[in-house]
Amino acid sequence: MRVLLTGAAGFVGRHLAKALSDATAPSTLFGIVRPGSRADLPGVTRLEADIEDAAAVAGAVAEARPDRVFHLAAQSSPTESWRDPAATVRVNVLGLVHVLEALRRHAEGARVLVVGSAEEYGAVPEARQPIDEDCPLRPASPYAASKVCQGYLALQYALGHGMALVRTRTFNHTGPGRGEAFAESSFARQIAEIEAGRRPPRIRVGNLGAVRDFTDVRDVVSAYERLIETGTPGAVYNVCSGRGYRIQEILERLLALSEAPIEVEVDPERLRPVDVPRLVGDPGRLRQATGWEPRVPLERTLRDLLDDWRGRIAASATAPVRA
Ligand code: A2R
Repeated sequence: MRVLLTGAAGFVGRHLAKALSDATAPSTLFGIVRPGSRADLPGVTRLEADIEDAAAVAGAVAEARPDRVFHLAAQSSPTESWRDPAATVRVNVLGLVHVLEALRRHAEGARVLVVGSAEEYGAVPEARQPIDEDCPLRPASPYAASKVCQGYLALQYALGHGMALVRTRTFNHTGPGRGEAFAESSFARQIAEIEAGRRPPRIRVGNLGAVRDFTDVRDVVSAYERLIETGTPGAVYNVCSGRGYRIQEILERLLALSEAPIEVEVDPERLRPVDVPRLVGDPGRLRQATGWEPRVPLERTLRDLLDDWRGRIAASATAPVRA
């Protein structure tokens, strides 16, 4: 089996590449990375292509001739999407078109997973939660809108070209390697820096009132592996645990994993222009299609995230820490 990952050097890409390398059924792994990327990806044949460059993407797909494609390349930060909506649309929407057109030419029979986001649902009334896949889409950020476009493009290629595209709407996921644009990872980094004496004992936070449905990234990757094999082409699946946690609770659990005395300070710059108060999903369709269940408890997820930041900070000595 030839497997291609776009965004292979990203947070999910690295976990997925590891899971695929460790799998009992051997596969040949290819990963599209941005030109000049110095990411170390053991067991993955690196193919350099900017996802915004149609010809480069076509070249990479022609070389990989994949049977399976996990499309993970994205501008993945909702916060960043407010700063540069056009770049978000170029990477997320145009980038997907480039991948799909390349697949039509070089690997039309491939099964493809296109990863969307729970942000596509926007602000859903609490009475309508947990959110199932039939909930109306009301994207509230440029990122969310780009993901809605991705989902419909994937559906159009499934309907219009008969391609085997399976779509997700993935809720919050985290774990070791998460970038600090995400609240829980920013908290973990700050705690690790405080422990290392690299910042004053004060943690800066944004909106702690929001409730999110968290899943460990390793469970998310296992859902993706199952969905690409057994998901119905054209169908969309929530990937979520079905359990809501207030961000305040995530912060408190992380603080409890540290011995350091730490103050909490709200930073107005970390409050997003539009924040969705609660997002808890219904994983019923995913469960039914694949038998998937999340296995990693939140406690381990947060401990691994914090330990990863401790390691990154220790390794960086006086150099800037890699996000
Ligand atoms: O920033 P880099 O060099 O690590 O590359 C990122 C890659 N990417 C691109 N690759 C090629 N050409 C581009 N123009 C381009 N722009 C971004 O996509 C990175 O390796 C990857 C995205 O990784 P993360 O930001 O870590 O996202 P994550 O959490 O792995 O998300 C995977 C999927 C995305 O569709 C998200 O929107 C969704 O899950 O939540």
